[in-house]
Amino acid sequence: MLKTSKMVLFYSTIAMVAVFALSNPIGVCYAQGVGTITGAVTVPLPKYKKDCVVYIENVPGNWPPTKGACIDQKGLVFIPHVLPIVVNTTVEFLNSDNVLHNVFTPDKIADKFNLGTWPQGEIRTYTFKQTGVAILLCKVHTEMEGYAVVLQNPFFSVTDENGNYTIKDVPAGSYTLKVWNKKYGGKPQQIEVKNGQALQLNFELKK
Ligand SMILES: [Cu+2]
Repeated sequence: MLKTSKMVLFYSTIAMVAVFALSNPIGVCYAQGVGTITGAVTVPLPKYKKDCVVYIENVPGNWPPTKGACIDQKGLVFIPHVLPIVVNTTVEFLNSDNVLHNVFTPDKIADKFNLGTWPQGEIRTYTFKQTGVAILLCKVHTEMEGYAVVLQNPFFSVTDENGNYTIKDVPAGSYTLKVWNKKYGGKPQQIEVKNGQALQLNFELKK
């Protein structure tokens, strides 16, 4: 009996060392280590599984703006429909259609900006200076709608059509994990990220 438990201890130690080694390749240095968060959202209407933003509310540190943030207006839709970014990111708004487009928002977190109206191939920019959500609209096409989700840090993920998400390389620590959806809400979850660990957290979204 004793022998068996010693064997279990021996092999589980080897497994732990292997996991640690795999998550910390040689030459990559993490002060406290990193973990991964994965999961899925469920929603009352399946079409809203996509484009939920799962994010950590606050991760200590100053995080640089998101690089290459761009929203295309193509085929009379905003692409992507939902764009999560780190605060102070400048977003390029490109018009790829052969009609005039406009981008404006009624939301205060983005100064209720109105970038005017511009033709195909041209870009206008806006720098998001506050965290929160800004709806993006076009005065020319009232059916057009997109969202900028402005966050404190880059540890976020947008769900795919099946509601799945993955947030990688999260620094070890205790956090609040939140979800945003344009129609539904979900309860925040308290989490603890440990080095080399993969957490699985699901959200059930409701009205
Ligand atoms: Cu338009």
